[in-house]
Amino acid sequence: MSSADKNLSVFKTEDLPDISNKRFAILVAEWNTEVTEKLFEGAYQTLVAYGAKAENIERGNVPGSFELTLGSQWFAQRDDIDAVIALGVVIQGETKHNDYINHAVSQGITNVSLKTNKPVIFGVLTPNTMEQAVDRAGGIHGNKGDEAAMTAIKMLGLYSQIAQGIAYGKYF
Ligand code: DLZ
Repeated sequence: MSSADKNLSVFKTEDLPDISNKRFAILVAEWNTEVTEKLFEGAYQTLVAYGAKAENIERGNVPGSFELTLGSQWFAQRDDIDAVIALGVVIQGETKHNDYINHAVSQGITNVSLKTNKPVIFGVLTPNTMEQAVDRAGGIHGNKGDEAAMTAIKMLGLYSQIAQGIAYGKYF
């Protein structure tokens, strides 16, 4: 399925882990804030809908998507944070700036995730137009924030299965 056809708010929800005692951090970029606030709402509501406690969800704002990497690291380094969700919108087009930002953030977040051994989720929309962004922030293509939150939940579940040695259980 191409990303244009995918609804970001539709996902498989079998075998999700208990996240009632997991702690999450959501970072929100302030560029294109009308869209990033919708991403935040989606991520927050999805975490709560699947069992996270409101008091276990923290939020941090960063000026732009470029700063998501360092903000993520500050959260992920904390022992009491289990997963970080980084949300931003970088509209492609007018300048080459977006290439630098997108590359730096995707690489940076990957590095933070590997360094801290925690899920640090790339919830950054990189559309060509603002309309495409709106379509993916609670519009006709669902909400990237929902998808980012579900990805964090699933990665915590996978980690738990692997740590317990039961990741193979249901496939063989
Ligand atoms: C500078 C910039 C530009 C041109 N575009 C975006 C954007 O579309 N989305 C976004 O989140 N941030 C943008 N920024 C700001 C950078 O991410 C960063 O905050 C500044 O370059 C300061 O380091």
